[in-house]
Amino acid sequence: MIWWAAAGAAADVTNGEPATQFGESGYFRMTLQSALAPVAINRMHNWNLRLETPSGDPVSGANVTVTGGMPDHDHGLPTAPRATGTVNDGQYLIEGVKFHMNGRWELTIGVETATQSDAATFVFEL
Ligand SMILES: [Cu+2]
Repeated sequence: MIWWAAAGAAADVTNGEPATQFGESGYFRMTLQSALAPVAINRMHNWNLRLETPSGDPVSGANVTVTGGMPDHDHGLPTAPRATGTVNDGQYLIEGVKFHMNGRWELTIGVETATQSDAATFVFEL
């Protein structure tokens, strides 16, 4: 929680609010939102990703990967979420997300286009 606030992203993603972060390399702005609100333990659900350039233009057709886990418990996600292709301009659907316990989780969104690659990690407490 404190980490999350310190990063300047006050959005509560576990309650379905969209959280926005820049990729570590600064190429993309990513807005991540759970389609299930509030996020529940042991329930398979989807997330939505909006991918933009830093100036806000939608980025379509990127290869998006999703990894994550619980850094404090040293384990990954119990499922292997998959991002579909672009469902709309700059919009991607991430399917097959599940969290199987309470605690601090990370979701890392990797983005690759023909010329750029970037990643952002979203941290939240369930
Ligand atoms: Cu755990």
